[in-house]
Amino acid sequence: MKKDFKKSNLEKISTEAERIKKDSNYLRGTIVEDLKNKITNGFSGDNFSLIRFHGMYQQDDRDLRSERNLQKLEPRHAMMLRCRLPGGIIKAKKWIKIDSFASKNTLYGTIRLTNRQTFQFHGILKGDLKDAHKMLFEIGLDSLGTANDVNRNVLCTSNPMESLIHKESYQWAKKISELLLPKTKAYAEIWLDQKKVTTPDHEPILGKSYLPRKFKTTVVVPPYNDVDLYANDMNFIAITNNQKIVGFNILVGGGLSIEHRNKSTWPFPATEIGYVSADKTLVFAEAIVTTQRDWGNRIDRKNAKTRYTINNMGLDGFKLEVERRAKAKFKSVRSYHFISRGDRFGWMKGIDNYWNLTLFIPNGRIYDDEKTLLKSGLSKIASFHTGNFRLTSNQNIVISEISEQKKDFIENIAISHGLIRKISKLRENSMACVSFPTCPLAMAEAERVLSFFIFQLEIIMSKYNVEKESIVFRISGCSNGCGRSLLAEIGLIGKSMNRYNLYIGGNKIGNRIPKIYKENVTTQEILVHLEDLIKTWANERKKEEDFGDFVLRKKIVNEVINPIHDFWS
Ligand code: SRM
Ligand code: SF4
Repeated sequence: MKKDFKKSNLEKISTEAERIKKDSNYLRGTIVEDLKNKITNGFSGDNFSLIRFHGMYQQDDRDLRSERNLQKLEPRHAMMLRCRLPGGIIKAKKWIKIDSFASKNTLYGTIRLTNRQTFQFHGILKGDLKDAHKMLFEIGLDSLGTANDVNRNVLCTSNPMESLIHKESYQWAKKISELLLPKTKAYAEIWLDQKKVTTPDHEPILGKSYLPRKFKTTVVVPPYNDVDLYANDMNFIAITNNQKIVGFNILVGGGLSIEHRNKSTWPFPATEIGYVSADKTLVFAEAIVTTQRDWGNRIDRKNAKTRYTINNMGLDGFKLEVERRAKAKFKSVRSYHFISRGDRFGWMKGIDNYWNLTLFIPNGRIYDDEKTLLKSGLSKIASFHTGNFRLTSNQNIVISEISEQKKDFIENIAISHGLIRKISKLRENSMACVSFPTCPLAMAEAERVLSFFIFQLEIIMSKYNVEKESIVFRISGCSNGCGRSLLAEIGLIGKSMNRYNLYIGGNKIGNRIPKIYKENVTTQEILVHLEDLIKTWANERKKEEDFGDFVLRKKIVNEVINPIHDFWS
């Protein structure tokens, strides 16, 4: 453990973000007063940040920004709301209310599936926020802790009905989510008008100042890494015996965000710390989170995530501290392996003899227009279906627990609404973050250009006879990397309008960080570079060699082995 980090960081000088949390009276701030202010559609002062802990972000439509500015109008403020949905599972019947809220109470009328197994509404006006929370409450949901410095939506391998182990892993995801959830009563008071309780608030795990930064958790059943675990702070890989989870390998310190040209930031794939038996799962989860709570950097938010804490304490130091808090020791990591991380599209029969249908949702955006009826299609399925919807970490959806009798009926609805169609492997494995027009941090387009890129790459791949192959292709609109571009075989990260950094060399299972190949290139330049690379790959690859592996073998870029040193060199 390095000397200067021997003392906990908790008492050290705080940033503005730290002050806001500490002074917030357990996340209340003056949100109630702001809700009464009808002059603006926005939130003021600390509340702008505090509403995030309740699962909302204040945004404005960036396509309209300059026009409104010219007219001397305030930006068109509206909120994005992100639901909490551990493991991504929701009863289909509940979807009907979600669908109807999006149509009637949001500016865009869409629902956006995120790459953390939940959904977002974009464009809720301040006056409609309480209705949104009340609607969620009626169907047993909430948006608490889906944003800001807490443990976020807990991910879980997407097909829990495929085996008993998947089912059990989902129960663990829910338990971990509940354990780490903020315990403040502020959410219920403010959004659900529940009476103030006189007992004082207490945050036994998160503390009064909550965590130094966002924290992300997964529960994974090998051999499918469909949750992209290596991007997360804390990961539980299920180890099984006789169709039962006996324990978990724990991996810590994953994260992908960087700041362009800031070498003190780097992406890092989560690292093995040890194995724990199932009965110790929650004890270790709590110990890891409180270690990060007390040792994480509360001065510089760019270096505040778990990977930086681990780098500062050393993995062994971090491990000792976790063991001290858990009053138990990690055991040696058990053997496991991953074979893929994409979703398995189409029909699959579950252990219960019911069927699951995985549907591809481009960018996770659920909408209707003249050509597409994805929203109506899902709503129609929801009205007939008695099972669940399962949202995947690849922004797709599984209609699960369909009886043999209803199989054809549901398939016909899906086909007639464009929810089932033939697409390339490249498209199936692609992803983009939201970016414009709602994301305030966007530097370049992502969601709105993904289809264009895929279309062009499909032409190129077919020209060189590799159109049946898959390449993990991802775009993020800025260096925060929400589209997980820094775990892609080809990843784009936005620099400015129509300009991106181009990274290559990630792998299929998602534990290798790609390396920069070209900096600050335009869309047209990217396509020229990618055509060259794909042509060389098609002509010179070994049998079944993946694109990401090929560019490393040919030394087109150097492998990023230790990202702290290799990512920027
Ligand atoms: Fe993200 C911030 C969207 C997954 C790293 N992310 C944002 C915000 C909220 C912008 C903001 O702070 O104002 C974006 C809202 C855009 C909008 O209009 O909806 C946003 N992030 C998303 C989503 C919706 C992308 C998607 O297309 O699916 C994902 C929501 C997940 C969820 O349901 O919780 C999303 N964000 C990610 C991921 C991927 C993941 O978690 O697997 C990452 C990279 C992994 C990681 O954490 O390292 C990610 N988002 C960030 C960061 C950088 C954090 C950091 O460590 O520095 C920010 C900015 C921040 O927090 O300061 C950010
Ligand atoms: Fe916004 Fe950047 Fe995240 Fe894309 S990567 S959603 S542009 S913060």
